[in-house]
Amino acid sequence: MNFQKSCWLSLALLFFIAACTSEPAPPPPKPKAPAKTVKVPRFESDSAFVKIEKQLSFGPRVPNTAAHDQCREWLVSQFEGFGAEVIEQKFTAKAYTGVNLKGTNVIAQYKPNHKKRIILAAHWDSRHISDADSNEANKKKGVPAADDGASGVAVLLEIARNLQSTPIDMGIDLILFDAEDYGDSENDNPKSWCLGSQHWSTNLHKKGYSAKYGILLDMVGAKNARFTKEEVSRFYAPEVVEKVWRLAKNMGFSNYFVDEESRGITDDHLFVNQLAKIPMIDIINRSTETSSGFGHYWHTQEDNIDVIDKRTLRAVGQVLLASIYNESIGKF
Ligand code: AHN
Ligand code: ZN
Repeated sequence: MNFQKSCWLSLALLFFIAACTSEPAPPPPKPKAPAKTVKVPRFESDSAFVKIEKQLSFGPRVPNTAAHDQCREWLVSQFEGFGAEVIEQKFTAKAYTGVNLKGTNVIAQYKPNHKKRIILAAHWDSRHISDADSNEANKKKGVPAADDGASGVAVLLEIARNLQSTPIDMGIDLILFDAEDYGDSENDNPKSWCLGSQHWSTNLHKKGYSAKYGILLDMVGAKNARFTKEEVSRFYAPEVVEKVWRLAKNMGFSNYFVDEESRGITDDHLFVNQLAKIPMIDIINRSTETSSGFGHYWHTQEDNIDVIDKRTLRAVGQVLLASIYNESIGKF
């Protein structure tokens, strides 16, 4: 082999080695992160039902009454027993009648420092008068409010119990608004309703507080309830409406979460949307029983335990649990 030949050979060898070494070894295949999953607990409607009975045992929870005080104390102790950090947001508000109402929004926080937060809300007060009752003697009585108050609260207390036993990687605020139902039914006066949510929306319980969205429950326990896609919810939080109703359908609950649009309602979510600017939907029973658009028992003495159906509580509670447990792993 002459000099030139061996020169070419060693050059070729050099190139070969360089080609071998300069090419970085392909990284070892990363083990794929297992797909995030979450086990949604079962919603216990028997337990929710008992929590409605307990609220009714105090009598109508009308602001400025002993029943209202006693129920508030019980609600706070329930949430604390379920491991929540509870804030009692006190306020006074002038009712349309001129009376000063002493109110308390009860806020049960889970993981209060978590950045990603969802609000679940309901009102815990009872209406001061049964003005839709056909019996004249009943009209001045406070409403027992099994459905219009206690049902939403009971579902949220059950959610609290589940958040303690099966924690999630997300912040949850369960907000019980006060003085929702002390409104003026004789005049078109939206601001006479929802005094607690109006107060909270302009005085958030923490400075800089925010949440991704909220879900309000109002009248979620009656037999054959029909939850329609309400207009205020669709306007301010259309994607939340669609997600909840789609989830409910996939879970087999489209008999309750019906695919139907309904007109807007003055409810706590209106003020949260407009004043706090947090998107919030309302899951509310739009019955076809009466011209009011609510059940036959609405704002009457008939709104008692007899109107409650555990199957409705189960549908709402299970859809809500699925919503938040899936949201916590980004799958909602
Ligand atoms: C009005 O009828 C104006 N608002 C209904 C809100 C409500 C009352 N929800 C429960 N009770
Ligand atoms: Zn009401």
